[in-house]
Amino acid sequence: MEANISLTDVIRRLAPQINFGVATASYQIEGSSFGGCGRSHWDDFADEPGRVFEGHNGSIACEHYHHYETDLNLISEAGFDAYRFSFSWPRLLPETSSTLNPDGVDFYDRLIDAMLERDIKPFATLYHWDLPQRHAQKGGWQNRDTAKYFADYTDIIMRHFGDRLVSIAPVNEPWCVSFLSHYWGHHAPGLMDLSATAKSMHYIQLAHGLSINVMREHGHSNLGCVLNKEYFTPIDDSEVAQEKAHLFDGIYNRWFEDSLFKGQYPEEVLSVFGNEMPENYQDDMSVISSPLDWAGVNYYTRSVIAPDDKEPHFGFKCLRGDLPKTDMDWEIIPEGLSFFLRRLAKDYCPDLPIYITENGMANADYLVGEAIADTSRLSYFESHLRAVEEVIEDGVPVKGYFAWSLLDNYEWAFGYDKRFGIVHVDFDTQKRTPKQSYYAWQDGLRGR
Ligand code: GCO
Repeated sequence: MEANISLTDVIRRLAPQINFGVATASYQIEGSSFGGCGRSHWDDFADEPGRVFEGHNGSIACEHYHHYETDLNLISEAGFDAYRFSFSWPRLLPETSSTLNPDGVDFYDRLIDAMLERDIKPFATLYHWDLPQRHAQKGGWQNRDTAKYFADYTDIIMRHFGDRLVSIAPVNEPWCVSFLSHYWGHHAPGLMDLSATAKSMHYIQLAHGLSINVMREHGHSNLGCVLNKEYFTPIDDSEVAQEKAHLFDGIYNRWFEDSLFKGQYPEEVLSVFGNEMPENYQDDMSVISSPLDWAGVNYYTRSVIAPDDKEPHFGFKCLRGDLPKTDMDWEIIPEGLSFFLRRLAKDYCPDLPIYITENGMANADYLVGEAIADTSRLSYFESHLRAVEEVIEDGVPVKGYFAWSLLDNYEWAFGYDKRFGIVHVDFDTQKRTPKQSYYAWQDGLRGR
């Protein structure tokens, strides 16, 4: 199939300078009903009426547990040199925090070895949201103990797999784990509670820091963070709109980079949390800001921020503007990606390599015969890669880019209704069909 020339060109220009990969996550693709995997809070959340589109869950997903070799072949045949995947905590430790599931260990052994055989670099994430049910029942990320259990789980991973992992990040998107899940209630555990939000926003950062320290003790030297960034535009020039946009940036973005790289939280957010913050949280800031080897950015879209007197704590609402949108109704704005890459390099970690650990779009893709012409996705990748190219020219040390995602998969509260893959999945038959965007990547990466 003929691929889009301009996407192929920009991939070709960047390919000698950076790693290119694809990203996925355990609960979204593996199938949690296979291989003795335990229940996570996402299984419970999906069972609650009204939480997830048509009650979909990850029990089968892309059945990657059985089809991982096919999927790794797709990665290597496209020419990607890295694969960002996540370990499932309940798959490795389904019953207790110390009794390993031998089938889970065996699965990740085979998966990692199969990557290495294909010359694909394993970039691992330790937590991409599948919290074991037993921890969720004890308060999940509102409970300080969960951070400690996460450190113990990190130690187990390091013992079994650490020496084969090229790069590791403890937590995927701490904003989603905390604010999105405990204040807006969109993800498991589905709370809308200021106190739970303040606690989870701190304990997820503590979990990151404790996990980094465990991995350092094991001698690993390529450790980072994966932060999701959302660009923000005040609805108008008024002072109050500017101030609310700044507050949104504080909660969504700076909370995480300020704590990781400066050992502090933004004042304007702390003042909303008031005494809901865990007691003596300041004592944890040095652990949270333990040195890292790289920084990762997941980027998709922006919000337009408008003051809202009815919002009880933060006083704003997030709107969509009039830019072209993806099937998630997310506005397409590559300038936001350049903004965050430049800000990280300038204000936070001038000496660290930066990775775009996720970028991509949902599209209402459909098969015509055996082909899928996902032309909007081609343009999305192209415009965002051009943004990457531009900041590299200005000296921002971007070292890698991961497309989200290899496969259409379980898009959390949207179930299987939203398709982010460069490879189409028929969820009835598990047939994989590469889309036009897959072939454009393959063309761009050819001959590497
Ligand atoms: C995230 C997660 C992915 C999502 C993707 C699209 O960034 O939210 O890492 O699991 O599927 O972002 O929403």
